[in-house]
Amino acid sequence: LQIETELRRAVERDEFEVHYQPIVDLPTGKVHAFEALVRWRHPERGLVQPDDFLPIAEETGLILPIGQRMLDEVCRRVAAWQRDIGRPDLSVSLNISNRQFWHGGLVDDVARSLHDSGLTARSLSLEITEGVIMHNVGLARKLLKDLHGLGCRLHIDDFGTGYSSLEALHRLPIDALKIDRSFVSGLGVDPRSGELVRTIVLMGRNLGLDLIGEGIENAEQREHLLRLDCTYGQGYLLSRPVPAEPAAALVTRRH
Ligand code: G
Ligand code: G
Ligand code: MN
Ligand code: NA
Repeated sequence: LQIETELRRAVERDEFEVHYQPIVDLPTGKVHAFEALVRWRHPERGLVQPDDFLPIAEETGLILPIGQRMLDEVCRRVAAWQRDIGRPDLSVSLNISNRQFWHGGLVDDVARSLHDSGLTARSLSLEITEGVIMHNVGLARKLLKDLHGLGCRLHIDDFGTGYSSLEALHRLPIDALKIDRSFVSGLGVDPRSGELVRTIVLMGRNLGLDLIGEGIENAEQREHLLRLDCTYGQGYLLSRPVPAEPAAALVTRRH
């Protein structure tokens, strides 16, 4: 209850900030996009990671105002980067929790943030897990179609850890699969991980999807993903999640 009270106060005082982790074009090493990740700047405890407060935010519904704040800031920030850095193609991914996806206002919230910030919809990707979608595939399909109708891109997060059927995936307006880091971490160690990643890439390609390997922590994993024709990657090897200013510097840096 203590943390719930503190979290409520944090929403009122706006103690949240956004960190950005680059999603890199693996063949060139250039920053393709960012994943936005929420952090809580606690007045005494310092920077609190999402795993320590998002479950309570989700349970209490406080994820809704937190998510709204993330959405607004991320859209404004990336619209500014597109202008200032001269990279109109730069895009950003935002994680959408179960409660955010199903609360009934997501499409309107996204439309409003895009409108207010001037960010083009195709520059905003929404990351949703299989589990959230499979809750009710029929209804999810309608929601995803509405979001896609706005022009947003839709990414399946942690792909491979859930239970979505190929048939269901095929009928959803999905743009990319994020290959879960549990598979990437096995590359070069466990032959089965390689086979799994190969299969996911082939399947994604056949469905016309982009592929993003998550959790790349060493050069061997990056080389493996490149060999398996996974175009995009993300992970500590490339960069940890960082605040907005250093994130912008990663885009302008020469490679
Ligand atoms: O940043 P980190 O790797 O610690 O994130 C931990 C978890 O929190 C991940 O599952 C991530 O998807 C989730 N997460 C991070 N930021 C956000 C956010 O802004 N909204 C939602 N819904 N989840 C987030
Ligand atoms: O569930 P989701 O995929 O959104 O979670 C993203 C989380 O993964 C973030 O909390 C981020 O900090 C973390 N992350 C990003 N890169 C790496 C990595 O290379 N290794 C590990 N272990 N975690 C990572
Ligand atoms: Mn994610
Ligand atoms: Na993920």
